[in-house]
Amino acid sequence: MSTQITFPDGFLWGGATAANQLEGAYDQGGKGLSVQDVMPRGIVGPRTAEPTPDNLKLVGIDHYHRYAEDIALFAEMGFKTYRFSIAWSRIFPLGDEEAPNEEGLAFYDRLLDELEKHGIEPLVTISHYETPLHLAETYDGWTDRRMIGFYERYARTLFERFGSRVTYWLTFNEINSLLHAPFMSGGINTPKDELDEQTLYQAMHHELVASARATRIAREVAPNAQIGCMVLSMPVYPLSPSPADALAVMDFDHSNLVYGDVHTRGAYPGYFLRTLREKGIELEITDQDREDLAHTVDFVSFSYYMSVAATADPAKKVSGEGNIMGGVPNPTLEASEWGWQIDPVGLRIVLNQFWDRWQKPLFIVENGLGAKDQLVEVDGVKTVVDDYRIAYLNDHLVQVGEAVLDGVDVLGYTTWGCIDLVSASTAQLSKRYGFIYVDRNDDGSGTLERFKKKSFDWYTEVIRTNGASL
Ligand code: BGP
Repeated sequence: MSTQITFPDGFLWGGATAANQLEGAYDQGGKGLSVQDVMPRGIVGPRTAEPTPDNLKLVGIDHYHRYAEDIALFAEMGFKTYRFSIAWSRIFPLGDEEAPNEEGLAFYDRLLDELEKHGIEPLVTISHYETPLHLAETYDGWTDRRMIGFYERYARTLFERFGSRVTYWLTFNEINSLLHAPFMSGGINTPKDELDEQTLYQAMHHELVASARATRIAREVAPNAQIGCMVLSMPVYPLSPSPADALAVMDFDHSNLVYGDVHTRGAYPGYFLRTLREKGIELEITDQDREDLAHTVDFVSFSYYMSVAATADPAKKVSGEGNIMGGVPNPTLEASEWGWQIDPVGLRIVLNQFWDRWQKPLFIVENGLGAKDQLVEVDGVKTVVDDYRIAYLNDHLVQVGEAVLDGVDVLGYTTWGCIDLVSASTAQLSKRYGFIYVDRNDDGSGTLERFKKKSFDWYTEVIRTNGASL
């Protein structure tokens, strides 16, 4: 018999979004262009020279104008926290100018006012795949060391302006995706197939230093701030019980764990230095960099959607659909319509792994099921009967509860895309995650009206009972 699951008092239930995927208003309020404004196909297609009308992110779900209505719906579900990102190019339209754009700052003041009104704790991502386009085109993004200074100025501006109202901050969304999606994640303009590893790893180093620099500045400017890193988590199983496959698992794990290791320990681990040596890469690491990296985070946050398997057998190395990180599909698991393999137990495993390794509080800041929803009428009310989403989230939350029983310190859980928004990988709206349906379609049609899905009531009950209803 399993022990009754109980979530800690004050557990931060909520939802998560990113500016570029829902705000729209891409050229309003003095905002400059970001890399997303020229990515109409997400990571599955090429960038364009300039924004094109088929880019759904330009309008998003018009949250820029409807944030008060949306936050009121989150409050109705009882959200304790709301994770959102600040669009870097609203604050520094080009990215390298001296002074911030007041209109951009004022927008987030208003958004924070709404959250405060409803007693919702903000959780702010400083950089969520939204590098100002000018930085990508002029500096080749994070390949250039000067990016550290631009990011530092941006982060300092946010801490100074919002530090008294925001406790929880995340430095970079999914910082471990840079090597896999250089333009989206790192603002690196050079096409991926023309980039050498030396350049990519140097860009990774610059981001890690910038992240630590943000922590350092927060200690000085916003002493109550809790700073977290954010990684894409992907638990990995050996495809077979052979030691060679177990070693493939270790290598795969290392390629992701290095980011958390640096953020929590303040220096590069030995296995990573070996990888660099064997690849013939010599990173430029200054004494100042080393000093900065020593500023470690308060907590570790992560996204979790799927697990993978690893194999040493080249004949079995087929890559999983929709998975930018590599690994091979696990024959024991089912997958979503986009090939993301569904594995609730993997969430418990990753929570234990991260806790055992880092001994820092953990925050699950993304989890959810992308699905094609059908708007229907039930008792005269338009809704979506998303039992599949409820089942997915319920199963995952039960595993979070199990991890809590295992002794893992979990701060909170924010579902991804708590209101329908534009998908990062496909750049479409038909891959929906929300508790709230938004009437907007892949061809750009729709009224933008909001409708509560069945999962809206389910999540409300989960929060109301602090997880006892699971
Ligand atoms: C994460 C990103 C998010 C989000 C999510 C779901 O990797 O941090 O921005 O979009 O994945 O992915 P998708 O939208 O491609 O389904």
